[in-house]
Amino acid sequence: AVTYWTYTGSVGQSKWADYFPDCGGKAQSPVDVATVQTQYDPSLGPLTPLGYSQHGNKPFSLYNNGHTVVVPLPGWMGLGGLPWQFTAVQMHLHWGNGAPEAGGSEHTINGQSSAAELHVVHYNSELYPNMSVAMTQQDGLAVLGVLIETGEEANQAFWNILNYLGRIRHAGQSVSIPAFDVQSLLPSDLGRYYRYNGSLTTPPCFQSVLWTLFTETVKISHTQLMKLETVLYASKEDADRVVMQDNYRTPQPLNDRTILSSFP
Ligand code: SG4
Ligand code: ZN
Repeated sequence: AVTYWTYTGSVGQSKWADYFPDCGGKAQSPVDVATVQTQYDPSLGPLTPLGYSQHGNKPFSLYNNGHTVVVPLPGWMGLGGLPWQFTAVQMHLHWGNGAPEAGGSEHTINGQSSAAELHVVHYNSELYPNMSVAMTQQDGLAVLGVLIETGEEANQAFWNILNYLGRIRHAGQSVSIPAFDVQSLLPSDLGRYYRYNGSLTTPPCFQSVLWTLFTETVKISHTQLMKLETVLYASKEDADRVVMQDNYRTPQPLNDRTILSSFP
């Protein structure tokens, strides 16, 4: 059985479903949000990050898993404002290839990509004992998606991650970093978002994710984006160097799903 996968090439995204059947399912992510077809649901209130700002001075870690840079999150961080209590697990990013105007986000809005996308992954700790069990269940995960665009100014919060990429250039490497306020990476308006049921955007593509995509984007500088798009390798230290770029999946068919909006 093939467990290895990449974004392009012989085990690239068009082949994922051959080895990971769920990747060919009817409720896959990401999707394009056609805003005129979204439906307002007045019951969708603001989300509340719980404990995101309390890092307790315990260092975080940062690792290169060959597909992205991952920051594991402490179990006291969670998410309120959903039908169940969710516990934070990790966050990571998706990005493009350094070409000007090239997109790198997974979700698109009216066909438009953003430069990059931040994901904060949580599991339903009210119904399931841990992430591995939850990710196989239809109501197991909640992921926050934040679209990232470039602007003139550097985003100080993102330096907490970007400053250390040079220490984990190769797949498999990890580094301990100073803890920081995770909420500072999120947009300020957590009340305006799109909501739909979808999947993990990488193999095994389990259809277990309640997705929230905020309408407000966050901005980072061109220098910061360039760092993200050029410093990491998808390859191990002793292998030929493969720059980690274009680590996003393209939008999947919506099929019979409706994307809800929290605002009219
Ligand atoms: C990234 O590859 C993360 O590194 C994975 O997390 C994550 O898998 C995967 O994306 C899919 O997550 O929010 N994009 S996504 O749908 O969280 C899981 C790890 O490998 C299961 C830790
Ligand atoms: Zn992701």
